[in-house]
Amino acid sequence: MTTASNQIKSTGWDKKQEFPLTAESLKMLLEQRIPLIRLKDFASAQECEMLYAQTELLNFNAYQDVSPKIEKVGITVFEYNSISKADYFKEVERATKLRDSITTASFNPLERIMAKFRECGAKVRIASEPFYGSYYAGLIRKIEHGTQLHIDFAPLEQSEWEICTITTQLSWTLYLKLSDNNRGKTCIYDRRWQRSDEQYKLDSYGYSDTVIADVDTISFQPYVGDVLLFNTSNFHYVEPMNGQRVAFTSMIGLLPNGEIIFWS
Ligand SMILES: O=C(O)CCC(=O)C(=O)O
Ligand SMILES: [Fe+2]
Repeated sequence: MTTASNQIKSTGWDKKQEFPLTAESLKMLLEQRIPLIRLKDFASAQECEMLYAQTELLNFNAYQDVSPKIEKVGITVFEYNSISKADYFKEVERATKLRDSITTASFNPLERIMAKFRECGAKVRIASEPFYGSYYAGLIRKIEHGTQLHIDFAPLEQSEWEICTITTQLSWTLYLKLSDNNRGKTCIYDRRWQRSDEQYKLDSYGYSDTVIADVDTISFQPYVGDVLLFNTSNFHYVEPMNGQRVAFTSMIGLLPNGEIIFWS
């Protein structure tokens, strides 16, 4: 059953199923007409293990003000909202060097996903800020205790950064290490964020379940080596894992001129 009000806010998925990455499915995902794209076997088990092994001795940092705890290696614009743009760009070089040392010793998923987008005819690059230069892209992230119901949409979180000029946002996530228990699913709702939903915001990023009452949902079971691509202005959450759930990820945005940018 779909209520009249949620019908209006629904994103209007044509089919509630997973799609492979093609020029057509990418366009449909950007338009919120399909729920998600799975790139099966994007990386081999050995590549994922090698990349994961590089991170075992690293210090993961927890996001401040985010509960349940999410830990990561790398920096995010989200965290610098309350600090400053200059401070984010001061950290980009150090974070990029660390990421490159990890990917050089294993493999480079960021280059691989960008190449796959190019094969679909997309014009892609790392986001870049006048006077500051390139953004950082490519977090290694542990979401092991689940997330709250949320959306990710830079124009809502930032102002006066290149990434705030995007018209729609996706994320891509490559799963590197998963406990063998079929938990840790990513659940995505056929419900796009709208401004009036801000009244249902619970804290720094979570929203009340009210926004997804009676809304259609799809759940994605992650497997090592697969990539999940979905539109992050659809409400979504990650189930608790009760074990390991380590991934390589970044944000993706569509600019009004049709270019696609990557950042974290
Ligand atoms: O780890 C995942 O499966 C997705 C996490 C998430 O919330 C996102 O990529 O926006
Ligand atoms: Fe998210």
